[in-house]
Amino acid sequence: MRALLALMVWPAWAMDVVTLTDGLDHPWSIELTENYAYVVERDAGMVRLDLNDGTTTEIQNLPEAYATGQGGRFDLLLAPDYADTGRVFMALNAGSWSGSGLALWTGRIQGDALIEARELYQMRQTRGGRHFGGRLVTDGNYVYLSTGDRGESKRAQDPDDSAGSILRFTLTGEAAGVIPGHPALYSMGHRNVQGMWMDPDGQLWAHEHGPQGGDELNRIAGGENHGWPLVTYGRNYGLGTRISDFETLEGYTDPTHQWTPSIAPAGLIRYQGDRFPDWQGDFLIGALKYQLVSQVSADGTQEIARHFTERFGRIRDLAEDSQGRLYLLTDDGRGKVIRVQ
Ligand SMILES: [Ca+2]
Repeated sequence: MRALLALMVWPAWAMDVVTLTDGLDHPWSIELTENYAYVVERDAGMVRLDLNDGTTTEIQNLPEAYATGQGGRFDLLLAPDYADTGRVFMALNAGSWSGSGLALWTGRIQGDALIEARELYQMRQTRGGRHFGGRLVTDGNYVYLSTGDRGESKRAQDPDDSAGSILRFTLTGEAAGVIPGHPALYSMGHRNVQGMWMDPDGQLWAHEHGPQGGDELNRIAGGENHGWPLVTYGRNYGLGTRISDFETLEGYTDPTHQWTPSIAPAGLIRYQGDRFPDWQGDFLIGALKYQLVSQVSADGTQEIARHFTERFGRIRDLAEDSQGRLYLLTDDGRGKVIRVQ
């Protein structure tokens, strides 16, 4: 009897899973406020989800986005003064069939609409529907935007080209890079960063998709070259031939952890709460492949566990609320917001 009771309070059994909504069109990112979540839909718009009753309200007057392949609407970031001003930043693919690229916009949410919207940055527009980047974080002083290499890997090694990098802007939108070249260039040599996290002490972390193998978690110091495509654990699709002779090389910063085979990481948080003590301080990373959440040690070097494998679907983003509850977004035409509590 005693043993049975012990089994019943095992954390995995005690977890309660609630589906808050299942009517989202390929939700790409989630941003929490105290009573609501903003959820961006890749090919559609953005909704405000009431966390108490699951109802959604469409936000009006968003800037135009061009949906193609992996591209459309990406991350939303609440500015540090959001509670007073409603200020937000958003990443989206701008352009048309003849060419498109990542853009950064800012504006203020007032009621159910975005007002005073203006563009802060636009990547050179090219054809193709791959590798847009599109994640946003802030340290309170700057906004960091991840870009992708747009399927042209050499662009990640060109400091004059903002593709394949992490860009930095002031809160008023001025470029604030640290690498000579593109004025906003903060970190370079990235393939397609799909998750960023800022620690309270200002340490930035980012993960990126490798090609066939070689997904990476990176500690971002700023000013460094993270190697793509000169240094990688990944291989060419299909043939499996080497992309580079180098898995590590002097002058290029190694990832703290790499996944081979790939998990296609999406979304990145460091779990803060005490609701799930086994996760405390560790990274939680969504995955499109294998449909799981990867738990990586606090120092970023080791995958400790995999959770929820094939239970909910492809995980596109995750978030934690002030009570330590975990929110998962599933990448689907009837995408869900799931709360684990
Ligand atoms: Ca790398």
